[in-house]
Amino acid sequence: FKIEAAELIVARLPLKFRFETSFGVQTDKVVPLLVLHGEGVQGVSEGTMERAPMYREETITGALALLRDVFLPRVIGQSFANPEALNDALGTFRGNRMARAMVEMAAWDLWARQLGVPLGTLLGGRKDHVEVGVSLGIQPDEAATVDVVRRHVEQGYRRIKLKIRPGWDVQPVRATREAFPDIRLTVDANSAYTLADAGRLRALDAFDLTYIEQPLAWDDLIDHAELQRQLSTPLCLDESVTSAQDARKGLAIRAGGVINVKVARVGGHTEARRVHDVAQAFGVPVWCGGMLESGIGRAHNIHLSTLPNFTLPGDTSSASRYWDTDLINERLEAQDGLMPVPAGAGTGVTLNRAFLDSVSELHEERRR
Ligand code: OSB
Ligand code: MG
Repeated sequence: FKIEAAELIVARLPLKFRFETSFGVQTDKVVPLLVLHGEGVQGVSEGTMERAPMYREETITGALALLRDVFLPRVIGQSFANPEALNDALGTFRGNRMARAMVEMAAWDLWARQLGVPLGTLLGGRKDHVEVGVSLGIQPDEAATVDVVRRHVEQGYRRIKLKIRPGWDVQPVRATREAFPDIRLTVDANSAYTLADAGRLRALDAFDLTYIEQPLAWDDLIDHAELQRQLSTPLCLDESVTSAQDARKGLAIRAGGVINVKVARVGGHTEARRVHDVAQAFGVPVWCGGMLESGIGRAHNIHLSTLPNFTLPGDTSSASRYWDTDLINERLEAQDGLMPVPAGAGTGVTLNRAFLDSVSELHEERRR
């Protein structure tokens, strides 16, 4: 397939809820988009880097500069046999996986549309629905936590994930577990702890959590392995797995028993599928994480989640939780904790250009 031109867009959407994690508070979402054009078709992707390097090291400003200066000039005007070939071409560059993922994911969408096949099918998935849970931000107190959990349990979400941080961990978990003895419950610390907190984290073993997500440093595997030896609850690796090689190393030293696969964090669908395959070889389940994506990134996540080793519910909850108007024309809504895979070629979703224009702060075209 040939890539003839590209559009870089940055839009901003206000969030319907205040999303507090161990690394900060978010009240709106800045959405970088890449549209690739070729042979009369377009493929669209969403970047998951943020303004500031809070989750990982990449930023929107840095990604835009790299796309303009390095990655887009490397692919515009070029033909590739398939998205894996494009991934190989960009694979000579180091790091910056979220920026590379924007090109790689748009290429998968473009290719799938040219072939007239759903993206999930092309990746090797077969499901037409995927199981989803929700990720709930830090609340002011236990009562507010139980309230927000109840609302989402009633909506049918298949797993509740609570954000925690040192000083706010056992309290929300105990209150939630007492109110809901049987739900699938997890926590996510976003790297807020160190090995010195092992005692505090060991207290979480009493609450039958499915996993504890990324308690230790964002770039660490070694300390996670030491912590895992001291806990009965499986650790789930998020931030510190950026590739299939990271996954292999982490699982080989038993740094965790679950992996949160975020397609952009690992550089795109090709690498996400490799992470999925490595985990499967180790007998380790994976699930698809989220970064508060608009409908574009959300649709990519849903398609990836159709692969067979995505056996735990993902974070890809209903778009209407996040905003009233999405950037796409379709509605991505879960029913009873099941998210339908958008039908049609590629991601199956289309940009709502009129609305997008009204919320964009940058829109530029790139050609050869
Ligand atoms: O750690 O999974 C995370 C959002 C932003 C950055 C990191 C994370 C998250 C979420 C949100 O947990 C999941 C979602 O609803 O998209
Ligand atoms: Mg996480």
